[in-house]
Amino acid sequence: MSELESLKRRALDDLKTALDEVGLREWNSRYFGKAGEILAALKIVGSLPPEARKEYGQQANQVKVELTQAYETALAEQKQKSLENSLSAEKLDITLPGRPPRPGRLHLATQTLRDIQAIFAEMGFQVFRSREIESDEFNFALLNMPEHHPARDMWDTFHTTTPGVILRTHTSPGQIHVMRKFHPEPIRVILPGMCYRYEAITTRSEIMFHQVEGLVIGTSVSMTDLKGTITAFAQKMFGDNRKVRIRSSYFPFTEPSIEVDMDCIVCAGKGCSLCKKSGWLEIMGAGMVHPEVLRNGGYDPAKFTGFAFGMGPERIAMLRHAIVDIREFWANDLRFLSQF
Ligand code: FA5
Repeated sequence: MSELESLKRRALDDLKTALDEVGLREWNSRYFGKAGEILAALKIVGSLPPEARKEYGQQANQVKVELTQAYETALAEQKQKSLENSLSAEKLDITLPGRPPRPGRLHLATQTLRDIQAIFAEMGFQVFRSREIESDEFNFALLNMPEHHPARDMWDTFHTTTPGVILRTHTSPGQIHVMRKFHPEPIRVILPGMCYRYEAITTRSEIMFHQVEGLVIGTSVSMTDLKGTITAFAQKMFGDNRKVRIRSSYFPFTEPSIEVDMDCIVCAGKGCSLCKKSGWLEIMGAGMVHPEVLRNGGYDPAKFTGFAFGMGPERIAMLRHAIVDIREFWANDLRFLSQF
């Protein structure tokens, strides 16, 4: 038997012992790699006498072709076998029911904001968005609180490292933005958004909370319109059976000023920690827009009057759902949030 023939037989026998794809690839590099036996056998051609070269060369090529075919057939069979194995071992049951994604929901504060917006939309109010990062000028000075005005102490403020730039303590600076945009047209807008105060967190006060500001400006807007609007809102929001209390108050940007309280749902008016034992919880401040503020917004106070209010949606949600602690709103506890 020629050397080529015995090389072929040995290689074919070896191929049969390769049990898997790794074994087959090892076989391939042993025979067909750079230092493989086939290459070595082909190289010999150059060292043979010229008359023997042709026949040897043909035989060597023939062996190469046969072994290549044998290898490719074995590899394809092996691949088919491992595919069948994995299909039977890792069975996929496509009849199993799918896993439903858990649907999210709107946060209670967002739901409340939307309810408030819907009630005011029915009364003809438009929504106006205003910035959360404000200037000292808009948050205080243009609202009739010049520097060192004692009323500034009513709002504990978060300051930024840029002098004169603060986080708004209330939505009232939006009044000036809206007036400067629309003057001298009449205005009927609400301004919802987040406010920030550097104050102690209690069961009814957070350092971040929403407010919804309201602003109406026209040539014959009166305190009666303010009371009527607030009462209509409270009845739609809470139903006819709940009590609303309006009492006089002070804000530098309204004159006269009022505060609006709702009866405390948690203790049914008897007195508890949420209502500070008073039976009432304050939900908004309001009043007739101060002439100075009208002027700062571009309106002539001799011709125009207006009313404004600023309410706390979290407090409103607490009074609707008997929530005793405002901290629940931003604690991100799904046991609380998924109840609404
Ligand atoms: C103001 O912020 C005035 N800008 C409201 C206003 C607007 C008066 C327009 C007149 C005209 P006050 O600080 O009282 O007022 O806040 C208004 C409402 O925001 C409160 O009634 C309460 O419902 C809510 N609120 C205030 N502070 C907090 C707090 N720390 N956490 C949660 N809600 C709050």
